[in-house]
Amino acid sequence: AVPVSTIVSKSNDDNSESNGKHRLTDDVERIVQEHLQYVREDVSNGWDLIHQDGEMKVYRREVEENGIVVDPLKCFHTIKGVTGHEICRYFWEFQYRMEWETTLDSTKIIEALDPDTVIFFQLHKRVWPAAQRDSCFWSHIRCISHSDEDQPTWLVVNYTTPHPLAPIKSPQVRLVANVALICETIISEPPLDPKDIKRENIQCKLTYVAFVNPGGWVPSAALRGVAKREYPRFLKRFTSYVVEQTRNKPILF
Ligand code: H15
Repeated sequence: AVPVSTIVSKSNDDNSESNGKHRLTDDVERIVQEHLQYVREDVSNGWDLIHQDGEMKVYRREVEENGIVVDPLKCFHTIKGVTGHEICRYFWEFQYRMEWETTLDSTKIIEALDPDTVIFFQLHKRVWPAAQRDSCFWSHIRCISHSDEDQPTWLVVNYTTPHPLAPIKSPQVRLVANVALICETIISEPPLDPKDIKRENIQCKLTYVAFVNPGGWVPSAALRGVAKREYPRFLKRFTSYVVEQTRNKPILF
């Protein structure tokens, strides 16, 4: 399989112009900046802790729009032995997705906008008692460096967008999502030579936020039950998967 990171949009289509911009550049920038602001807001007011397991904490705020549950979710976790880049890379790359995702029937890339931004079309597993859902979203990976000394912040944003190759076909309902995974790497007792850093000296501080609108009515209690069960399950399974995959590999900073 060709890694997604090697897919580069061609210059003779409307994705890339000479300035490296594409039709969604401004949207991506706006949503990334919103997440960088939002990640700083704390969860002391109005958020309920719905799950805790060791370092993992999952919070949600109960919100309904026109009777539809759209509860915002905010999760924190700390994972030993991996970097923020590794966590974000495995989350973003298409080739690993079906190995850790348990809530999907299928995933595919329908367009590559630039080397860091692709559009996914996914079919979600049907959740009783709701109709099946699909999703179409741009997915962007980015590294934000603060200074030469500090470790950079890595993030991935998934944001719903329409696409001519992904028309909504009834009875399927489309999920509307705005999701971000934001990671920092902490190095304890850094050796003088960065080449001597070992996995035992690193950990990743992860924040995952999700705004998902089910796109149509689902019984509130059922949806909240599914979310309460599935988000912690995802965090546990996905982060363990990255730890396993990277254990004997060189550290990707
Ligand atoms: O973030 C996760 N997965 C990524 C990669 O597959 C996709 C996700 C996304 C979801 C919906 C639309 C667009 C993008 O970012 C991990 C997701 C964990 C799933 C937790 C279960 C959610 C339960 C609520 C869904 C409503 C179902 C309606 C019946």
